[in-house]
Amino acid sequence: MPEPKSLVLIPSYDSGAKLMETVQAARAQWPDVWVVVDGSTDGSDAPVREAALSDPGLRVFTLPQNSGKGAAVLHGLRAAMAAGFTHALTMDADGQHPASLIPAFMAAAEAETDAMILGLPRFGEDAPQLRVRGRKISNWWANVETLGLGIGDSLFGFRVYPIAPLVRIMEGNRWMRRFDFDPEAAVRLCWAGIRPVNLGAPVRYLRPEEGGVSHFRYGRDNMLLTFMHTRLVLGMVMRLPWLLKLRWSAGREARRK
Ligand SMILES: Nc1nc2c(ncn2[C@@H]2O[C@H](COP(=O)(O)OP(=O)(O)OP(=O)(O)O)[C@@H](O)[C@H]2O)c(=O)[nH]1
Ligand SMILES: [Mg+2]
Repeated sequence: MPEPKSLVLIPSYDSGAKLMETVQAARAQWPDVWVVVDGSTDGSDAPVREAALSDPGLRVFTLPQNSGKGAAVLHGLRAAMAAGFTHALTMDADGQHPASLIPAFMAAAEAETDAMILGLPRFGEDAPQLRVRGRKISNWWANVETLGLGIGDSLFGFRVYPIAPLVRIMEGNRWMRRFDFDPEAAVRLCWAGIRPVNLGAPVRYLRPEEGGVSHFRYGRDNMLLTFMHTRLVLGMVMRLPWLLKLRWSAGREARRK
């Protein structure tokens, strides 16, 4: 792999005032921060565009129509790869993720360039129990689909991905464009032999009066996740011999350490 070169990538769909705060917090921690505005109509991108005019470390991309989180991330990843970046730390635009941990996550990615660094969420009192319990189901399935290769949390979007393998995977299938992006990316990267490294990170759930926005729709997005896990289980069965081999060598590696 070439010398690691990393950026922060923020997909944003109608994130309100939190977008600018998130961008400022990320820029304070990292020299390259790119935002992909995913067909937003709430005007939240205007101050970011303004700031980008005088800040060469900040770039803003715009998708004319809302295309989904995964599609927004893919747009940014392609541009980042063309600009010579090797790793992307994705973070949500809505103030839920800890910008202060960007350097630690980037350092972990540089220490192991062919791994992915997955945030392991530490929930506070503010986290809705329905969401906390719900994700255990997705995590359980992700572990089945990877034969327990070590995905700590399947859904948390604060992660460092190696760009080239992720783009290859996304261009090879038509899914992973919406809310199904984060879990499917982790599972398919595991299948491709990318080792997951789990690092703890606090997650906040902001109330609407604090500027919190969520586009998660319980029925719609859980349907999407159910369909996603169905195809991932089928994918796992089709790759079983290869995955058993991968699991065996991961176990041997862990015993050696
Ligand atoms: N849901 C959604 N998010 C998008 C879309 N495009 C970009 N995003 C961004 O993807 C990130 C995650 O979206 P959220 O709706 O906050 O999803 P989440 O954080 O998993 O759900 P909550 O925990 O309820 O906030 C945010 O930065 C969004 O702005 C889209 O079409 N739909
Ligand atoms: Mg969110």
